[in-house]
Amino acid sequence: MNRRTLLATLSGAALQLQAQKRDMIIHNSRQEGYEMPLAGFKDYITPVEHFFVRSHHLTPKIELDSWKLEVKGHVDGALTLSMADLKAMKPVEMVAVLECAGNGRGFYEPSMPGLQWEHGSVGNARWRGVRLADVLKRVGVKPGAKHVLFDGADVPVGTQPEFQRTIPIEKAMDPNTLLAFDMNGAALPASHGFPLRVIAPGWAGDSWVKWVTRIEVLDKEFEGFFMKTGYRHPGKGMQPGVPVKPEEMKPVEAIQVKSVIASIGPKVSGAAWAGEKAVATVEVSVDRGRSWKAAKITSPRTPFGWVTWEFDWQPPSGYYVVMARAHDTWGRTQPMAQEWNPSGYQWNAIHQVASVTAPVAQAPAIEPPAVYKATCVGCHDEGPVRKQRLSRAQWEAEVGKMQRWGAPVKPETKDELLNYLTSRFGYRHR
Ligand code: HEC
Ligand SMILES: Nc1nc2c(c(=O)[nH]1)N[C@H]1C(S)=C(S)[C@@H](COP(=O)(O)O)O[C@H]1N2
Ligand SMILES: [Mo]
Repeated sequence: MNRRTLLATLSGAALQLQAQKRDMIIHNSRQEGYEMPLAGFKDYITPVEHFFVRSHHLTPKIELDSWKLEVKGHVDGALTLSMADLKAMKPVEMVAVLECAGNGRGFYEPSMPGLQWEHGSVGNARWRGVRLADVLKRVGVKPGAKHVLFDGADVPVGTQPEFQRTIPIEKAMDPNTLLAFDMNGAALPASHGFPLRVIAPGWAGDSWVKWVTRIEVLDKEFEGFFMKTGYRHPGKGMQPGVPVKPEEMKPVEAIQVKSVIASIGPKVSGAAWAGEKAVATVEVSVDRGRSWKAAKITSPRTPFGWVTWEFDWQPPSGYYVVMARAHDTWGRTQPMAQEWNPSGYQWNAIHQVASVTAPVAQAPAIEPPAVYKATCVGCHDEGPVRKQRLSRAQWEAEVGKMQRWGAPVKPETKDELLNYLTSRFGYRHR
């Protein structure tokens, strides 16, 4: 792609982001979906240039002069705070892992719609800000408060519902839950929530709301799309194709115990984390899981950060498989095979790296019909469509969702559109 077409395709914010990021796997460049490459698991602190980005809407452009934070709802006295007000409060610094609930979705079989993340929608950063509890104490939370709502300055494209999220009052009052203004020693970059975001240590990224402008204390559950429909999990493995009752689904909260291999040579190395618990040990197996040996932890240990690890081993010539697994201080470890859930959340099966990878069969290129470009490119680029592997029924549901969000789907060309999507991005057994 030459520079002119690049300029024409990307929004200003995305351009600015591309300048800041390096070697990322690009899932979507409008609603930014950027994945860290595997080499990033060698770093104890993930630099901004490698830190993944997951935004449901476009990145807002915010001027600090006009920015303010409203804190209201089920409180004694609502307040409006400026950045100077927040910076006058007691600062707190913390290293913590931020992992998207959908990290690893691309490995689920059968596949489901959603960004097809592999390992890299996770990173470990040093956050600095104030305790959310200290801000809430200033407004005085009334008895009966149940949840705390965060609203960001980002606005949806089309009629997609707004990204607004709540956390239970207990998590909000936890001294480790922060409102952060710095990441790795500098102000939050635009894509990571400038000027203020939630840090919910041990919990999946959907609770880490970016660009916060409004905090509202609620005395009941919030009914918004991203709480009642998105980011819900049955809390156990499911049989694919068996419908789940909505009342069986709960919001995604704590992240799993997990380890990822960054590279094999000259040593086996990687990172491991455990959500609300700490990593106890990391082990490596080079005999397909028959025996396991402890890896050496090579980074500081903090309550919510990841650790990096190394294991001395010379690969033999020919075929080999290396596996790594973490154990946490609760005694939990990772499964050899992943149980399935409808949205593809919380993948934590043992990571395996083999020396010989079979070539993946490529679907033959099919010329896209005009109706495809006219209907499906605009709100976003082709990125989120290209990596899906969906059956016709799944595509029909997905196209229906896009239509409700404003895609101009016409009855007379819908079949042509579905034929293309299914033949080009259809379900394929891996
Ligand atoms: C009116 C705007 C709009 C149009 C037109 C549109 N989409 Fe989307 N699409 C969105 C939004 C908004 C998202 C969600 C972005 C996010 O949350 O990351 C999305 C996300 C997706 C995703 C990722 C999975 C998911 O559900 O979040 C797929 C796949 C997708 N769109 C396919 C399509 C196809 C196929 C078409 C053409 C029929 C289409 N889109 C047209 C707005 C649109
Ligand atoms: N306002 C707002 N906050 C948001 C999001 C969003 O789309 N809008 N995405 C959430 C999700 S799903 C994740 S995984 C994290 C990603 O944070 P990062 O982009 O800084 O890596 O931000 C969360 N906060
Ligand atoms: Mo996420």
